[in-house]
Amino acid sequence: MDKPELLVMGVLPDWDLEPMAERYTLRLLYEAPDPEAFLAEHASDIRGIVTKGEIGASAALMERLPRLGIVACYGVGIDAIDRGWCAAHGIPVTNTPDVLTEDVADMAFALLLAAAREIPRADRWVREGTWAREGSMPLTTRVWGKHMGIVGLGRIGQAVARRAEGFGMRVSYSGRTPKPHLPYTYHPTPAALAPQVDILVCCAMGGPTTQGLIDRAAFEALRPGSLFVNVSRGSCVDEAALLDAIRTGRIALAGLDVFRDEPGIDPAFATFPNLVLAPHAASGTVETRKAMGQLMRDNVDAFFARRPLPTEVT
Ligand code: 8YV
Repeated sequence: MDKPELLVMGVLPDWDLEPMAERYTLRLLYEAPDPEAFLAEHASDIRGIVTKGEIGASAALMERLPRLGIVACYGVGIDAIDRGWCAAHGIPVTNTPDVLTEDVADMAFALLLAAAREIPRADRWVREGTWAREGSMPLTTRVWGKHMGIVGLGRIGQAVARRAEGFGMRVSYSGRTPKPHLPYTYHPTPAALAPQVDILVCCAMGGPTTQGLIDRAAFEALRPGSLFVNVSRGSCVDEAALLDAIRTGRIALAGLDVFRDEPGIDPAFATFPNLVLAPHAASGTVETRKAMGQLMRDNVDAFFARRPLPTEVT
């Protein structure tokens, strides 16, 4: 029997591609020199899309796939997948929740500590011999014991909050609804949360409902010298307002893993020494990526075996 054909939108590790290739014919769109010609050749046979948080699947693409049965995302954020189109056409969408939560929360703290304690500079200070020539490096900024504000207290936001508790921090948050079972203080909007806290961390999910959620009003409400971290989506932030807050010193230090136009970034970000930048790498550990790949493959296998999907987005 012919193997079902899957359209693979972005690069995946061999430890996922190899087992998938045993059961499916993989059509690697990202390797096609002429994606248009590639789609024209294969579209009519594609039964599933395997995609990533940052790539997604558009209605225009899916319209071209008459035999499409499933969209499986290697990532938790499905904001780049046209779910309305999928729902209207009865196409299930799966993602990889939970398995990446703790790594993304680790990255929020890694960026926070790297920015506040100026780890990139410290590393250069030693490597470049500045230590021996000039002595100790300038003093940095304390992290523990501060007041952290979390925008979006979902799974990842709560994992960040648990870490904050370990750092002796007070935690407040904003989100669509209060979570009274959690011991943190609720504010209805980022603009209401911002002036209360020392550190603002964006953990909101992406998509139309959170577009520009941390807006100019929120950035202007921060106290001068605040810290900012984003491990969710660049789209959740008004980037022009973020850059202005950095220029004016309202944000003294920041750690950013995501950007509006990634992998391209506004070149202004790279001009500020008080920022630590990462290439959308928060879930990028071997352990978590293996777990994400396994879960994504479990979903695809379940679909073709007509079993319940382990993590269908509902
Ligand atoms: C990416 C993510 O999917 O889970 C998400 O929503 O954005 C990430 O984990 C990851 O970079 C894999 O491409």
